Amino acid sequence: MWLTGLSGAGKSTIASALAEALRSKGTAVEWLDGDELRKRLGSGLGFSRADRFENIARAVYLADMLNRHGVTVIASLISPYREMRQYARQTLPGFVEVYVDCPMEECERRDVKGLYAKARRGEIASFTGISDPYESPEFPELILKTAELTVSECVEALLGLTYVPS
Ligand code: GGZ
Ligand code: DAT
Repeated sequence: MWLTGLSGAGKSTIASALAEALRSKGTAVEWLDGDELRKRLGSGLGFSRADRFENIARAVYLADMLNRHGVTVIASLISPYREMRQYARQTLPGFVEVYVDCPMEECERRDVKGLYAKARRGEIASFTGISDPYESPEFPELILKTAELTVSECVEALLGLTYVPS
């Protein structure tokens, strides 16, 4: 399950709640979060197009390995370019693209980590949505409009897509 969207759109919140819901049903699940992956395995990576591609390639590699051992993977990364999501789709059997869709204005209003304010002040370069592109998905399997839905409603919609062994 590949969650893509702007910073602050709700990817981590939804991924965490979904992982918990799946675990409680007995599913083996791992959550790969962009921010966390960058801290652990993102040595040397910034936010250029090439570095973002490398970041996604590392996440796909890990997801593939986990998948092959029967683990359901929830990945939450901005993954702003269509080409990188296409790469993930082609590489990962059963890939499901979920567009965590939230207007920029609402993400900026939430400003969970104060990054939008910093980007507006010019303290962060190449910030997605402000000074770097976000290419919204054209044919995602699911769109979650997080300014209109609750977290629970988003999780319910995702569970409807997910195969849960009984
Ligand atoms: C976008 C940035 C940037 C820039 C730091 N642009 O909301 P967050 O804080 O917790 O998640 C964002 C995270 C982006 O990492 P990803 O691995 O998801 O990005 S990508 O898929 O594009 O490789 C944000 C924070 O890092 N952050 N600087 N310039 N987000
Ligand atoms: P991201 O991981 O996309 O950067 P986040 O999960 O860290 O975003 O922050 C999203 C914020 O939005 C968080 O404070 C919870 C809030 N929020 C409100 N409605 C939501 C919804 N339906 N789904 C997810 N988050 C929502």
